[in-house]
Amino acid sequence: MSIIGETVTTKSAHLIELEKKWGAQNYKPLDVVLTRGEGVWVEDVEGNRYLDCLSAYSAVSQGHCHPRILAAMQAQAGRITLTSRAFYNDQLGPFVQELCEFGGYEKALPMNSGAEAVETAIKAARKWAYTVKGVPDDQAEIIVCAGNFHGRTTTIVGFSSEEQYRSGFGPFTPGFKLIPYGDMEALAAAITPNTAAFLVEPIQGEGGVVTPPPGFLTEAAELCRRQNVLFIADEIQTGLGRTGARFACDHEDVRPDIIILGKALSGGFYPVSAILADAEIMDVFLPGDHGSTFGGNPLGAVIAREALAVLRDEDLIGNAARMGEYFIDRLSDMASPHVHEVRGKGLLIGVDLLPEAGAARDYCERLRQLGILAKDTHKTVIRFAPPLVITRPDIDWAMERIAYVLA
Ligand code: IF1
Repeated sequence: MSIIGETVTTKSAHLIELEKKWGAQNYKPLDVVLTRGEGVWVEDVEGNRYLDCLSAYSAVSQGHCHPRILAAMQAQAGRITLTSRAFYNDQLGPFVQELCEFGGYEKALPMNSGAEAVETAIKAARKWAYTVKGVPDDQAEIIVCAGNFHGRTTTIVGFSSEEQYRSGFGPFTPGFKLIPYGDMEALAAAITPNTAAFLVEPIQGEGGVVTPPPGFLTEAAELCRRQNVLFIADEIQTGLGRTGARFACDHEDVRPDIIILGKALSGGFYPVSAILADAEIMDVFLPGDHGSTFGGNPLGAVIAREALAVLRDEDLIGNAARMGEYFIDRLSDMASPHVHEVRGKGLLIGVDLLPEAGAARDYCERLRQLGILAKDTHKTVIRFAPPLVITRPDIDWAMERIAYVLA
């Protein structure tokens, strides 16, 4: 087992210095400078190879630089990349049709980043509350969960429970209520006649790969239906096969009123996000109500169409279920004195360390030296979320090194 020494040699150091000198310091990356990626493998400027267990936070589910998506992108990039929505283009219609058929919804609204799609869902829920449910103007309430992560806009961080995401960015948008994640009584108590929606991640990624109590999603969706409250699932990270199902909600046969997608919708090639809903909700948007310069552009549409086709043709949902079970079983069998709990579903996995085990970031640093890139979250959790194309031999290769670090 080779140990990758300090990668911070002249080439890496120079590139890190450039970023530190000229770039805003809004991240603290591990000291690895990546230059190539293929499948589950990435390479740094020193030529060291790593197994990517972050997948850019589940955006590269189809594997780095998937050849089919690359070819589709290259072909379209030479035809037309952006028309604005002032005109039609020949890729958006087929894209929204295929996305709706994949998701089982009547309508799709395409955006770019995940946060923009979350903002779109918030606007849809509010306008639906005023024009369909009859909530008095500007009184709409949306219930969210503590430990949520839905993006970084000021409206979204305004309802975050994470102090660092909020500090220094107020004042915030009113109309949001926080309840404990997975707490049915708190949800029932928080609903008022002015409640427009309940916005929830089926599994909280950033919250530390936290799964709700079994049946919570079903009960919550049922309660929302009874109370005429929209059930909105943020599947930007958990969707598109990540948890071993089409959507994480599929594990409980829950069909959200609005589902929010992003990240792997483009296989990591381009920002493409969207919300899916039936006409009764989506038709609240009238021409001119909402949009964005790049939303629904033909290049993103082609990329997303191919990313969905790869997901289907390579049965990445099935592979994520099988490889996720294997990954979680191998981790669970590892009798490590530092591990409190192994959590997750499919290939969205969190190893929660005991408080006395030290910071998860230190384990990620040691894993990096052994050729595995993983990200810590919430200080004690090591997140493993490799591309869904991962194979059993890849996992065996990783397990040897993970066992060494966790021993
Ligand atoms: C960062 C976290 C993950 C998301 C869910 C919406 C968005 C995200 C469930 C917004 C984005 C990214 C953002 C990135 C780190 C990463 C992240 F740690 F921040 F929380 F994945 F867990 N809903 N998550 O996970 O999508 O606007 O970024 O396209 O901001 O540091 P976006």
